Amino acid sequence: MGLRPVGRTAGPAVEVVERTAFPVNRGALCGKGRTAPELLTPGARLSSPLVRDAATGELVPAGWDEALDRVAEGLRRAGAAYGRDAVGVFGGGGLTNEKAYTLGKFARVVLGTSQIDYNGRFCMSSAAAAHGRAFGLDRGLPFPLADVARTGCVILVGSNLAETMPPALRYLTELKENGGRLIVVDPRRTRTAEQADLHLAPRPGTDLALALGLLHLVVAQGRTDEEFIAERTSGWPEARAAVMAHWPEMVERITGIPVPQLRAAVRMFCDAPSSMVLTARGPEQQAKGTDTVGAWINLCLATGRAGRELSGYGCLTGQGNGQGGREHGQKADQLPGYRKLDDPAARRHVAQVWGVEPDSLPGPGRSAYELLEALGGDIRALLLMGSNPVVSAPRAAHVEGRIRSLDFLAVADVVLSETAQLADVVLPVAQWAEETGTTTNLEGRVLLRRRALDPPPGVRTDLEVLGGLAARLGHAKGFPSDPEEVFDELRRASAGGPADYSGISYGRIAAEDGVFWPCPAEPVSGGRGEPAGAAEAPPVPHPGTPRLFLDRFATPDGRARFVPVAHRPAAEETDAAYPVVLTTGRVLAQYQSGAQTRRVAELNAAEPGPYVQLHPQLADRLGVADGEPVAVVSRRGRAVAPARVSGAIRPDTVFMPFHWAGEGRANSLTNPALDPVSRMPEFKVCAVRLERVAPA
Ligand SMILES: Nc1nc2c(c(=O)[nH]1)N[C@H]1C(S)=C(S)[C@@H](COP(=O)(O)OP(=O)(O)OC[C@H]3O[C@@H](n4cnc5c(=O)[nH]c(N)nc54)[C@H](O)[C@@H]3O)O[C@H]1N2
Ligand SMILES: Nc1nc2c(c(=O)[nH]1)N[C@H]1C(S)=C(S)[C@@H](COP(=O)(O)OP(=O)(O)OC[C@H]3O[C@@H](n4cnc5c(=O)[nH]c(N)nc54)[C@H](O)[C@@H]3O)O[C@H]1N2
Ligand SMILES: [Mo]
Repeated sequence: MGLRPVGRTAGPAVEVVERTAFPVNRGALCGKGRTAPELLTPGARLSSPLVRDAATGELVPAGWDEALDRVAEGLRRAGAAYGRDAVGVFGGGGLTNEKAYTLGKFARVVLGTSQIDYNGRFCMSSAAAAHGRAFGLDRGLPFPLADVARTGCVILVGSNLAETMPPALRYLTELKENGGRLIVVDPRRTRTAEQADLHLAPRPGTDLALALGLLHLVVAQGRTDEEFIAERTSGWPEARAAVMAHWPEMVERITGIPVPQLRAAVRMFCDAPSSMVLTARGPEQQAKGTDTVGAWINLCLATGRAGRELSGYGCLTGQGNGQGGREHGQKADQLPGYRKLDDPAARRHVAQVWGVEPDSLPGPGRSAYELLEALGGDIRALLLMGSNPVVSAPRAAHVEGRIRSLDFLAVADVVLSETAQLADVVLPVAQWAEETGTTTNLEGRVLLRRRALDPPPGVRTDLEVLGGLAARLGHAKGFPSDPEEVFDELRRASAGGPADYSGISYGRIAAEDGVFWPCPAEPVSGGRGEPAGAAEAPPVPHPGTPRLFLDRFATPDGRARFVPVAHRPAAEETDAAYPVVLTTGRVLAQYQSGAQTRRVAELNAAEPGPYVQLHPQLADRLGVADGEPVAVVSRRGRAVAPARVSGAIRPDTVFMPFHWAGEGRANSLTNPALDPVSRMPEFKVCAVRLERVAPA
């Protein structure tokens, strides 16, 4: 049946199989998926609630009633003493749609707080903002991932998908087999860059200048698509004027990419019959990430490479539910269905589904980093579900201090993460194989994962946790723990919104290998996509929307919007005291803050600890040999890790993966400068100096 067993554990009776007929990955899993059952075993995970003992200050096991009573009391007390906004909520893009939706509703209806945000702010928020600005809608890819294999040219900007989305590498291989060209933009020659026909290695933080330089050449060479610009876009004259200031020689000086390589990139992109730009965290996690993505979108629009078959811009979304997690209301400014919290019509619609007065809903709150920074200040209590900011937030030592200064912290997690260790109450929750729920992948395809085994005793689901807390805080109704019941409410709440799920049901998802939003409940005529009644064919259920924008963009006038943008430097440039650029990212065998993967023996063996990747020239200058410890110092802190000397990185740049806590924590160094639109921190650029550390 196309099911290939690839991983199992001695513990619970669960086996991970590769389902080869599944259209997105054709069954292929990466090592973290294959080894995921290890975390279902008792040793690696929490199996009982923990509460902090007043006498000893230690976390000790407790019953569920006591733990939930304490959380309810901690949240209630902060709200009563300091006002509702003194209670914060922090969510995660790994949560299912049902959980993310319920968390947002819990914050607004039960706690009445505006102070909710989530780790997706650190992930795709810049691309999301740029998508909204240009296209009027934010969905990671406006086309199925498989289209990548059939386009003519792909510019992959700041994505190391060979390590971060290994199953997708196959589409790049097929692209090349089909005669397509691949351009990779990354300061490092990664496993992904090794696949490229052309690898451009910019200085970190200069992607905006690069995109503008390419567009300058497009204009200078008369390779714009004037018909497309006239018919399907607005704002070109202003964007064009901004581009003309970015001469190739100037762009070479800023980015370090030689002009002939810029010309070669333009040739490949424009000669191909169709082409795509795909971005990931490299260009997005910058204090100008929104404008940077906007510049890449401008390149697509000016060349007519958007809103057409096999052409367009897409963002390679990160987390398990990176797309769905950003649609249903755990974001500070958002209501379910990708609605805006400050839109009166949206408030009326959602309030009616929730059975509350529109005026009772709080307004927009603060973004993730700003929220973390306010902990212990005007936010006195926090409920955290699905993130480990002690490791993953920028300027982490400062954030850790803010967390420690809270009056009350509750953490729901699978494991005792570094952040959970600081909590007053830890609630152990069920994980993927133990609960049913939907996620939405980077293509906007809503997928269903069904419970395969019962959670162990002592563990509850996140929905049960929120239901239990809501009941204790006076909301006995409205917080069901049955995921399908939650999904049916989410459908109604999303109806008519940009991310409309109202026509999607568990039954349909299962029958159709996922359904692409928008998928309204209203039937359509039997013809392709026309509203009911437009043609004679009898109405059929809306088929979902695998490809967006082919006829019109989601803006009021149907035209994509150019946004005029100009180069600007990183928030923190190098200088005499901090002469080297630090960038950060991921390795294949570890996941995010490492809370889960650092507990899996096979993954730890493959990638046991942090390191500093640096060029041989830089290593020579410091007198550091491969494997020796090196200190990296920024204005925010210091980290020490072994040097990994490698010619695959620019000599002016060092790279650290961010998966570890302690001495080698990359985020002790990073700069929390925020993008003015998306509020994304600048994880990908800061200034550091390196110091030799005498080996112990
Ligand atoms: N193995 C593994 N896979 C993962 C994850 C994980 O933790 N581990 N996390 C998941 C999540 S949540 C996400 S968001 C994705 C992220 O997936 P990616 O975006 O692919 O991951 P990163 O390693 O953060 O960054 C990608 C590349 O950006 C480059 N880069 C650094 N600075 C710059 C710059 O200024 N410009 C450009 N153009 N490139 C730059 C880095 O060298 C790096 O190779 O991965 C997902 N998949
Ligand atoms: N320097 C640097 N820092 C970065 C980045 C970078 O590139 N460089 N990338 C950023 C990005 S893109 C991201 S996405 C963040 C990610 O960083 P985090 O937000 O810390 O994400 P995770 O490590 O996935 O943390 C998830 C936590 O939730 C738990 N968990 C998993 N599933 C569930 C669930 O269903 N319910 C509950 N209650 N808990 C669950 C896990 O065990 C883990 O402890 O890091 C950001 N930080
Ligand atoms: Mo992410």
